[in-house]
Amino acid sequence: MMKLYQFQTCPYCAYVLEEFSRLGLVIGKDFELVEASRGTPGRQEVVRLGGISQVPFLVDDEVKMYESRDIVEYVRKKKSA
Ligand SMILES: N[C@@H](CCC(=O)N[C@@H](CS)C(=O)NCC(=O)O)C(=O)O
Repeated sequence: MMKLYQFQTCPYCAYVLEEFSRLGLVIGKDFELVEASRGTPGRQEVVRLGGISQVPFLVDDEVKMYESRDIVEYVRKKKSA
């Protein structure tokens, strides 16, 4: 399942979540939310997997992606494929 690393007060994360919802994606069914505010194990995982301490961060098997707009575009394309 896709994992979206995020934290609640991050506006870029909120944008991604809003777009995911618009696309009909359901938490726990289509993707998993991982808490990744600073100092959390989730944030450590972001750095380990992607090399940068930034969210939102998406992991979909081999695909690892930062940048809210890129994430939304990737998932939109994946959904319509
Ligand atoms: N251009 C990026 C900006 C992402 C961004 O600025 N994220 C902030 C949180 S809202 C961040 O990770 N800052 C570093 C930090 O929280 O340590 C995007 O659109 O995803």
